[in-house]
Amino acid sequence: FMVTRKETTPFEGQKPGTSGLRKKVTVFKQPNYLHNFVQSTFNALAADQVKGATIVVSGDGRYFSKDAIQIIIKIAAANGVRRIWVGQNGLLSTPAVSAVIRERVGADATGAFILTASHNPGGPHEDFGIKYNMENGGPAPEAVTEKIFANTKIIKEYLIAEDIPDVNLSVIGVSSFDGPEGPFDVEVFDSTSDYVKLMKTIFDFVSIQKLLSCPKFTFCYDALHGVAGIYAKRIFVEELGANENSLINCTPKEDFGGGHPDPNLTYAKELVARMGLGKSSPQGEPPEFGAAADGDADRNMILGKRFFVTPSDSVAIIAANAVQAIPYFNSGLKGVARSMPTSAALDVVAKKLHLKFFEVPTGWKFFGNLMDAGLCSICGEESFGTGSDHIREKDGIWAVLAWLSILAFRNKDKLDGEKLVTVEDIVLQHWATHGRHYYTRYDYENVDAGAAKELMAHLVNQQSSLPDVNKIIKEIGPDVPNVIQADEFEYKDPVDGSISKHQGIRYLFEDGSRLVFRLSGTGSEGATIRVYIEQYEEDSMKTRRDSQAALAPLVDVALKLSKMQEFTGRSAPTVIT
Ligand code: VG1
Ligand code: CO
Repeated sequence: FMVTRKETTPFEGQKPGTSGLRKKVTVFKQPNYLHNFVQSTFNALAADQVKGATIVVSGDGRYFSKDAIQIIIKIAAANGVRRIWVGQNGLLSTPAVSAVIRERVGADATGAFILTASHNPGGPHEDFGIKYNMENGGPAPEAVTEKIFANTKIIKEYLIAEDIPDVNLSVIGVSSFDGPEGPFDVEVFDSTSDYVKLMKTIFDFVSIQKLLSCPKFTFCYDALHGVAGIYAKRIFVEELGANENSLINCTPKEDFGGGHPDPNLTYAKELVARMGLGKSSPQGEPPEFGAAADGDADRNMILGKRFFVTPSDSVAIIAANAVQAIPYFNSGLKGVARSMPTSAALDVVAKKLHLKFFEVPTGWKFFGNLMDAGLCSICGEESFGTGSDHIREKDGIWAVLAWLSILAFRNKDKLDGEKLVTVEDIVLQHWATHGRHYYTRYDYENVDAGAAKELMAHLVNQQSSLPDVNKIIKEIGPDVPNVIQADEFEYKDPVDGSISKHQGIRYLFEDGSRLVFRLSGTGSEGATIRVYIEQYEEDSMKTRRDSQAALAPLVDVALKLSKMQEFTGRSAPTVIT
């Protein structure tokens, strides 16, 4: 093939957010838009990460992925990349990409382009996304994403091998091409086998299989038409013997069936109904255990029969039980970490178990450094993300296997008995010993970007006087305790010393309650304001209240303190999780 230099001009706004560049498909389809971003990424990497390198390219299969993969192949070839690995049909979950970089090609693989907009809808008028992951299998750190963004603002040309024909992505095998600098290969490989192999080294599949084959234990998994479906079939059905009809929406679709592939109580409707948590009563007895994933399968929602497990509780419970229940952790945990807005349930576990503990900004890239330095084994975010140092992304299927492992462990001697220990039992027990962190998140989506900025500026301004803040709070809720600290979260990475500022506005109350305000970095239109509300209850007699009722006074304070309705015109959030 020949290498052509194409002139181009910069596009505005190609700044990678919390997890890559996410825009409407119509934006990505503009001539040169994707080309510019890919070339800017290559220009931001060290020469040896491009020339002669092996790069993985795949994603959650959303609309425009197949076109994007062909374009990236041609630009990579022209930039001197030696080899491109593509999952069959262009499919690889985000955690599987991380696993492939780390496990399969080992030292050879220098990184990956992951094509996903995660939990955002897909289709011709919805979202597409792209992010670059590094040789450790984790998202590019801020130093790299900033360099990419800087490059997008000055780009003048990109390189492309236009005469490489489109590669058939549906057939496993290698296509080889001769370029000016030598051979170039595109290898299409099985999307699931490396990931399945890794999961088998972490979990005790035999004990999970026993649990799943127990007639009293019923199971349901909803992939929301995302890429998780192909892993669910392989792992839950083929490896672990679950019944095929326990899987719903497990065939990946380019538009996720028109739905919103976000595993929460609002969007995972079908699963929520089946589990007895919907408005109408389910057909028949709900399953004992249910779970869902987002589009790229890095998120998870864990449900018991008529019971919702808050993600912040989920990571705390996994951490509390991991050493006994999961072989990978048998020799102990190196440490645990959570993102700042995630509830402090994990903190309590860390303290009791004398574990190293870290609080990092939102976004998985911050956990990677801790894991690479051997400081952290398990981490999680309130946004339905949980994972461990087996890879450098959050991992939706892993979280389900972790919960199944805990259930299998707790029920080891009960499979032939009368009653199993349930998801609800495990959570109630956890609250009884550790206290409960009531938690909720309010999202205001697609708010006017200027109004959102003003709201945040108003809060920062207000924070300069704590007495004033407390005066306002007393007027709103006389029973709400005092704020003892109000600031913007700033993080100094303990490994490389890098500092990330403006990572969310915090109000810390004297009873351990917290309010956090952040602007989302994953949306593709307008701004999304997130309000995180948390209250700690240590008294084991008071841990079983309805969380919205328990949090109502604090919610009221949050909305009035921020003048939410005044700034945004919204009287209610778009989504409550
Ligand atoms: C959101 C979540 C954050 C998560 C990120 C990527 O970011 O809040 O916790 O890491 O999505 O998840 P933001 O900036 O919109 O709040 V995924 O599954 O979209 O890669
Ligand atoms: Co995701």
